[in-house]
Amino acid sequence: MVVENAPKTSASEDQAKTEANTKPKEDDDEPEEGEIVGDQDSASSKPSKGIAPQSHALEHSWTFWFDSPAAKPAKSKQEDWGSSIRPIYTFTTVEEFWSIYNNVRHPSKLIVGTDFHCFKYKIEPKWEDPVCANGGNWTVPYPRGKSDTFWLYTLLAMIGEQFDHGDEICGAVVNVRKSQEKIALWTKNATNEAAQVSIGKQWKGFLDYNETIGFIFHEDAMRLGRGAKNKYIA
Ligand code: MGP
Repeated sequence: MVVENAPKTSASEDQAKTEANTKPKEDDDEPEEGEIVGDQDSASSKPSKGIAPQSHALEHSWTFWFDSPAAKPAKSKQEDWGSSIRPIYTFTTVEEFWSIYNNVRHPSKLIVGTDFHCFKYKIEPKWEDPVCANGGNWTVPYPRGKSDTFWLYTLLAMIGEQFDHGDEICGAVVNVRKSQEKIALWTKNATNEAAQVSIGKQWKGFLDYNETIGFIFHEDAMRLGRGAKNKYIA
């Protein structure tokens, strides 16, 4: 299914039925990082009479996850890593995707240190997740404040099943850092070179990205940290 750029929508009633993990809105008006903002009432209101509710199921359900620098453990050891990542919302339809996407902050508006993930339902955005454990990731760096459009294109390509080897994909994450925003596309079977290279090349095409990108095995990242080398390039 091709998911196209859509105008802002209000959520369908189905939204309430998904496994939402939305943080309850607190009393103060200032939204927390990662909190869904916007008119919550209109999101749950019934569609007006005479207009048939439209709902287009995605091939997979997907979950947005969020890790705020404020919540990360102070001196993060590898064992502690990920203890503050929390699921924000699971979506199953195109309409739910847009209602969430249109109400969350995009990478340029997130504070430095934030990690924002979109992964297939039930896959945790961690090397340790059994589905990710033998996988790896491609990474595309952008200067700070410049990745919003490419984050959206990545999400649309994933949830719209635009990759020939879409079954290989676990999800994507944008890491907001001081000097850059990195988008990484995580896959399942790192040793399947043909599938990984196909994904890397297609992704570059969707992003219209012309520089060389590298693929790192999670196993190498876990063992060697920043010393992990690219196993494939695209
Ligand atoms: P990072 O945040 O993905 O990289 O990983 P970055 O942005 O270069 O580094 P930062 O210090 O600016 O945040 C940073 C470190 O987090 C890694 O070297 C690991 O120690 C740890 N880490 C990252 N990931 C994705 C994982 C993971 O999935 N599992 C575990 N255990 N540690 C991880």
